[in-house]
Amino acid sequence: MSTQVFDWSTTKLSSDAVRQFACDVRAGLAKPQKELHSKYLYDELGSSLFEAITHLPEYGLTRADEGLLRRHAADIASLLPSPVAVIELGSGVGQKTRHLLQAIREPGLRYYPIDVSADALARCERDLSGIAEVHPLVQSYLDGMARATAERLPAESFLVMFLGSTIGNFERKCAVTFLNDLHRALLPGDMLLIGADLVKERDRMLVAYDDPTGVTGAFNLNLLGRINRELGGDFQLRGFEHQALWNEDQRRIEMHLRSRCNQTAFIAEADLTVAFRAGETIWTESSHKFQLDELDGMAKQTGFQVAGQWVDRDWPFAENLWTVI
Ligand code: AVJ
Repeated sequence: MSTQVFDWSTTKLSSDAVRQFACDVRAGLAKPQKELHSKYLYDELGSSLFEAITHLPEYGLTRADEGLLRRHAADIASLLPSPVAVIELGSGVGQKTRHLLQAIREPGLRYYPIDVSADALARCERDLSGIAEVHPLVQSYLDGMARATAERLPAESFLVMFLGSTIGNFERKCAVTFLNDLHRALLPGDMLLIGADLVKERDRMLVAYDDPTGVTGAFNLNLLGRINRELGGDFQLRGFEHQALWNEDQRRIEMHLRSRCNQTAFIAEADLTVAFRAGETIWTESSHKFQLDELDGMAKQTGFQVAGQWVDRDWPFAENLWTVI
């Protein structure tokens, strides 16, 4: 038997990002209900697994979002101010946005995709540079927003896009705080296009997050794999199972990783040994689901006026166009 001895202090430069990750893991696993922030699901493998999720027959969310943007692109574009520049929060490769950018038809249209994945942004720039002038920003949403809005031209307005129901990953109170932050970064007449997944039949929601193919399970378990790879963890991935549940009070799907047995894990970079009881879970993601009137209420509460709303019938999902008052 061979033993691997890693000296983490020399084999790995502890970058700020790694230190922050280690710090968050340490804090999250110290809570009575252990938790890990869902943003850490998206390393390169995690982003590929999420991309695979969007092709699952059980996960209609992305198809509904893209279908609405495709079918109503001209309609949405006709309601936008002119001239306009477009900012997208969490663009990924920007595939869904292509339809709208094409419909805007402004020469020299500027598009600022913001994402944590540099790879996705490189693809985005390559794919969309024929349609718009692409200015990729590898930053957090609000830092990226500040960078983009600093380049506002005289008499120009901004459209901010926040698609895919990513707003659903925020606790409801945090979603309102975030919308207030966006509002503060914008000027009257600017607009926000925000996609939100709606409450639907419980079984449809559950199977969308617990597909029989096991892709969502792999996506969830990869978070432990990422801790092993980036933080020198020794999690036994087979010792945990994917769990999706509907929290009726909070109207959200929760993803957890459930320990199959009593076990401990060691995470070198976090200098942490953590014990799990059989059946204990790590909460890894919440996907809140919305009601149509609730979305309109959120707009009013945060300083926006509703300019349009488009709903997919097959997969209840709403595209919402709001104007900054
Ligand atoms: C990309 C955050 C919208 O919450 O539905 C998919 C992520 N998680 N399956 C969602 C996800 C499990 C997705 N969002």
